[in-house]
Amino acid sequence: MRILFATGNENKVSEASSILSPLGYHVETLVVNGIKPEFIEPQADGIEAVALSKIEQAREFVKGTQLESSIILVEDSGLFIDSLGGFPGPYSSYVEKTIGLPGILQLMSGEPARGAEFRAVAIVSGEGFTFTGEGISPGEISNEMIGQMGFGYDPIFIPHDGDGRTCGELSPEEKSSISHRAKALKVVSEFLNPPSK
Ligand code: ITT
Repeated sequence: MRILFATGNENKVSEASSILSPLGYHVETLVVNGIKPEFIEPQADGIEAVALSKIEQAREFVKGTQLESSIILVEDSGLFIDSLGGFPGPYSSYVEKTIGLPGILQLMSGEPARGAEFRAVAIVSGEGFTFTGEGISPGEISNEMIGQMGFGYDPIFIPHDGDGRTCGELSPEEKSSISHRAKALKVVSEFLNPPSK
């Protein structure tokens, strides 16, 4: 089954492909006439609202093209830091581009409570259906950036399901076995193709 992932982030497509390929799905980046959708991300309270806005924009993007009836996937993620009241949360993308990871570490400087979680909301939509799946990966914010793997906030996030390394130190396979994205995508894949009981 072919799934078109509407995203500007190729790292997400690689991760989704490694998670969904073994389950029998073929994941590709959504491209229409050589162009990927560029989302206007609403400054919303939650990543659910952002994901819903992305799926509406993606469906509008394929309207009237030969991809109109395809299965489309969008996903919105965020890093929620306990001691910062859930910041950056839905603003994670903007915050990464502005103050970046050094800015987050600066905000956390001297803070002993380092709990945080990554959350993902994935939405698949096809002819006559729209389905949402969520995934959470609990963890801690490290004291420094460690690791070159992954992307985004990976070098400062230590998942509780791991062995103390940051996501930036995990291989793609290790990250995909525990990530918020993997959990959300597993839920939507089960909706698309329910496992036989
Ligand atoms: P699209 O909206 O085009 O899909 P994006 O990179 O803007 O791509 P998000 O808004 O979902 O994606 O991501 C919010 C921020 O969280 C952004 O700065 C990402 O780099 C970061 N992020 C998302 N998933 C991550 C992950 O698995 N590891 C580290 N950082 C992640």
